Amino acid sequence: MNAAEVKRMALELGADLVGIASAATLNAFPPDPKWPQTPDRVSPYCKSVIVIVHRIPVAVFRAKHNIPVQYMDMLVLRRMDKIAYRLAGRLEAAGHPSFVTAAQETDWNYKKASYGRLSTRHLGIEAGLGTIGLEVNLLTPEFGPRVYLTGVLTELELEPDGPMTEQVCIGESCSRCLYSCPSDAVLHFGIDKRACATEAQEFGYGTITAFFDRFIDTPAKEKPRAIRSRDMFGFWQGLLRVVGSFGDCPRCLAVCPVGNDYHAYLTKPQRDIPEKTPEKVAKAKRYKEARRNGDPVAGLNSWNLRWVGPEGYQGIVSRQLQAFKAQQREKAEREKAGREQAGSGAAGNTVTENTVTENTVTENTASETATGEP
Ligand code: B12
Ligand code: SF4
Ligand code: SF4
Repeated sequence: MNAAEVKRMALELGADLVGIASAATLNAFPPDPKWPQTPDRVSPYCKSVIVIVHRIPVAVFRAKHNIPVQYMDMLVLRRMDKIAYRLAGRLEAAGHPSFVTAAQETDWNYKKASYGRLSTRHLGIEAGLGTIGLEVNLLTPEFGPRVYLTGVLTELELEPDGPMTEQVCIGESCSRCLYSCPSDAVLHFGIDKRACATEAQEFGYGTITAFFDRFIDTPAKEKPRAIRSRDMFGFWQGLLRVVGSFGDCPRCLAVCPVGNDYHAYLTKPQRDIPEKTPEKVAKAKRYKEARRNGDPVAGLNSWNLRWVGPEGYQGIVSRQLQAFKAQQREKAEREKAGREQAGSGAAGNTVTENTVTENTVTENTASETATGEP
């Protein structure tokens, strides 16, 4: 069984993107060497990690509020786990011991619960699927950050994909993620996790412990009212559906102009960023100047640059946008020719369906197309 066969299998099972990282490379380049999130800490026999990406359907980022994206996130994670589980099963059946990592689990012993046993973003980068953005999400050229990802740890030695060297993120001159962030948590290729968690995990662990800290000190006669609070309802709903426990805030995912799904469907609904403030604009300007001047920036230091893209931004998003527009023109012309041949006499510039296929977002010919962003 070789790398191409394994990838084909993953795509057949429903992965949107797949790549392979070598365990030796992941062991040699832990994201934070003080707290190594490496395969050898999980299994000494792991030779390769097969990285499975599942996109978040773009329609939810066109909705009026965040609830659809929160619910879809959960379904996507479940489906992605199943794809990875089935792939691991097929590898096992072929004689190669393999298992799946938990995509959302964190280990309390690694920097107090904020760390997974493996950083799946870094797995994705080492598997050649994208690079890290200003807000430290993994940006794939296909779907930007609107993806979840997981890894299958296998004892099969597979040919790895090398990491991309070109920076996929447009960087400081874009800063749309920074502008959109409701808790102002986006740093310079870094994130203020505590601030982000207030939005991304409204009923997460921090909220639960804070609630019970308060509850202990609440006078006995007020306890019944305290227990019937919005917080308690949030915890109940979180246990039932996981909604609110994590994956709550979609803003940095929604506004990122990387990916054909953005060009096709998000340019118009996400053009304006209501959370943008003069303070955030000034912050982005400071980041831009710091980068231009080569000031020391933790997220861009010699260790971290590997995952940001050592060659810097070379215009991948503009190239992609041009290719996307050319595809749209061709499609419109093909359709026009088809109509003329059929003698339908229909007007030339009609709007056709946007097409999201099982494995990729394809072009649309709707009037709502990319208009020059970024
Ligand atoms: C805990 C967690 C969170 C926490 C902390 C986030 C974080 N950045 O770690 C909180 C609650 C804040 C969070 C929020 C979100 N998360 Co989250 N989260 C995780 C989880 C479970 C573990 C994170 C982890 O281990 N990170 C790895 C470490 C290495 O990250 P880091 O500390 O930021 O990395 C830096 C350090 O190494 C740093 N560094 C720090 N100190 C030092 C010291 C030295 C010496 C050096 C060299 C480097 C260094 O440099 C690195 C690069 O910036 C992962 C799943 C997983 N197992 O990976 C999902 C995951 C990262 N989350 C995800 C998502 C989607 C989100 C949210 C959008 C919420 C949502 N809607 O789901 C937001 C996005 C916030 C953001 N912009 O980052 C996705 C990301 C998908 C993508 N496209 O990238 C993941 C991968 C889940 C998945 N299975 O797909 N998340
Ligand atoms: S998930 Fe929300 S709060 Fe967290 S960094 Fe992204 S925009 Fe900010
Ligand atoms: S919104 Fe812009 S700056 Fe932020 S990650 Fe996407 S491309 Fe990079």
